[in-house]
Amino acid sequence: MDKKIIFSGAQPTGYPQLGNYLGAFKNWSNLQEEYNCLYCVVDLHAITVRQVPADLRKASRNLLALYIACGLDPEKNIVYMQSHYSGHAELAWILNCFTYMGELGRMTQFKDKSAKNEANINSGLFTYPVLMAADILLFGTHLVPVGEDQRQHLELARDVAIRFNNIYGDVFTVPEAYIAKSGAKIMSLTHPEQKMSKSDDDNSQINLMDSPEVVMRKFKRAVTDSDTEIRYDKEKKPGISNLLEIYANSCGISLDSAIAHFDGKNYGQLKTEVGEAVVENVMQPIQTSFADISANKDYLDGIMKKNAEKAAYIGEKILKKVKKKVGFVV
Ligand code: AQP
Repeated sequence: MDKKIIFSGAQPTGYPQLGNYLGAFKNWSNLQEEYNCLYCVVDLHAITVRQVPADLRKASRNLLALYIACGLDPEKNIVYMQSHYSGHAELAWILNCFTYMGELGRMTQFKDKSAKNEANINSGLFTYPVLMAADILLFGTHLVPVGEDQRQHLELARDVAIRFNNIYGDVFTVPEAYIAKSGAKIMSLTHPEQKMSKSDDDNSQINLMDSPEVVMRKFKRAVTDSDTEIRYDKEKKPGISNLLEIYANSCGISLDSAIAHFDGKNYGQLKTEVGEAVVENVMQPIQTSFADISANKDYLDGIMKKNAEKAAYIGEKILKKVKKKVGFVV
């Protein structure tokens, strides 16, 4: 293990949306040569919101296939299901005892998700960041590539690691967030002041499985403003700024080049070109590859099993050390 370690994951709460791809998956595949990477389908996290069991199972397999379709080589990266290695849940319990109620109550995701799921504000939703801290700390992770929305959770993971280390000595590596400069917060198409989310209204998001027609329709209906000038200004023109960011990231060009490209053009042209760039550069390659991978059940099962064993091999070393430190008989 001479290279630095990266850990990240996504929830199998339906098909991922464009923000998951541009903010996370796309960066993950760019990091696979330089780091030892673990990418997990975080199904334990997903049940903090009530799921239909058959749908969760299907979404979990699809997400793993999508990781590979988005460019993660399963021979170079450890891609697996979180529930296939019990070390995540074990360490989460221990870390729960080192995390304060006040810290968890401040988490904005908890506040947002509680507001959306008033009938089911369960304690898993509250302790979600502790499980995330366990996911990360279990592997001696150095870097965590995530979207901007996860920055606060990452800070908490760092605080818990430092707290534990202060009591027991150097057990955990204190992780750093890896947040891309552009694309880290793709906004909703219908409410551009909010982030795009896969559990929000269908028209607000580009689902990675949407057909080209649906993608073009959603971009055409994207909320902009009553002005006519294409300019990047997140405060005053959130809708237009979001479209420019999506264009730049989908084409792999800088934001400045995207802004220059649309100089003198109108909103209609912007929406059409953004839609075309997303379809051609993002959706089509991913969907073609996903269809091949997901059709091969044995291949996916083999990857899941082999990689969960690899994750457990790495995780057990740290977990055993933690258990010893807190005083368990090991
Ligand atoms: N809008 C976004 N822009 C950039 N990055 C984003 N991410 C999520 N939304 C955006 C990043 O995607 C990774 C996986 O996220 P997740 O599925 O674990 O959970 P999430 O952040 O809660 O994503 P959603 O789509 O909003 O899911 P639901 O609706 O189920 O809660 C993370 O790195 C995240 O930062």
